[in-house]
Amino acid sequence: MIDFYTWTTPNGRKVSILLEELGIDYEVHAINIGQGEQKTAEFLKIGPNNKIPVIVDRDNGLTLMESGAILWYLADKYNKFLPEDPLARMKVLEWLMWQMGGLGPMLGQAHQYLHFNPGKAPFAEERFAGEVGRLYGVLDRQLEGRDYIVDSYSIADMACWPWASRYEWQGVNLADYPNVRAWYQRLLKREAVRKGYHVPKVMGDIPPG
Ligand SMILES: N[C@@H](CCC(=O)N[C@@H](CS)C(=O)NCC(=O)O)C(=O)O
Repeated sequence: MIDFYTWTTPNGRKVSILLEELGIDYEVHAINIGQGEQKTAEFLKIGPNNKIPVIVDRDNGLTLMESGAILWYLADKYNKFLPEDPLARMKVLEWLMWQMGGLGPMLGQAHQYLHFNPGKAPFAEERFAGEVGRLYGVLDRQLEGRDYIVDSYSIADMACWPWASRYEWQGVNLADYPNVRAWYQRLLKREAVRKGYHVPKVMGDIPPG
């Protein structure tokens, strides 16, 4: 049984989508980051970076922060969505690292400057809008001729998809990235993706792409 501490954000949704795909028992603990619940002394004991998501594995007492590490751990534990073959495995981890080090941080900054605070910092808006376009272009090229980021459906897809689901906040028209759009809508057909999106609660409809 996994205790899952989360909120309705892309980093949280990566993990809820994987938990739903795995079909395992998990207990959700909503941490309302808008109300600062990630900053309490109690949360700090399991989440030393004061950010969601965090899991606690009741089977062995492991506490884990950082969504990429959580995806990797759960995929390994249940032997799904991360290939055993060393080369295929590295390709999935390569794209997981790309999401963790590039797509997530850049799109997160784009949300701050383009969506929440437009007009306050023109250079930052230009910089992050440029990065958004560049990164969607990278993903679009990777998806050329593929249904999933690395051949078969994996934690790399689950890591990237919730960030793409905020395309409106990023000023992105998915029609400009046809491979990304097709992939986005392909994943949206999966029940686990739709269920995972609405954890820990429903916050509006899922953007259709
Ligand atoms: N690199 C971390 C980033 C986690 C993160 O940024 N979480 C956000 C929500 S998506 C958060 O908890 N923000 C609250 C805050 O910054 O105080 C991960 O991938 O888990």
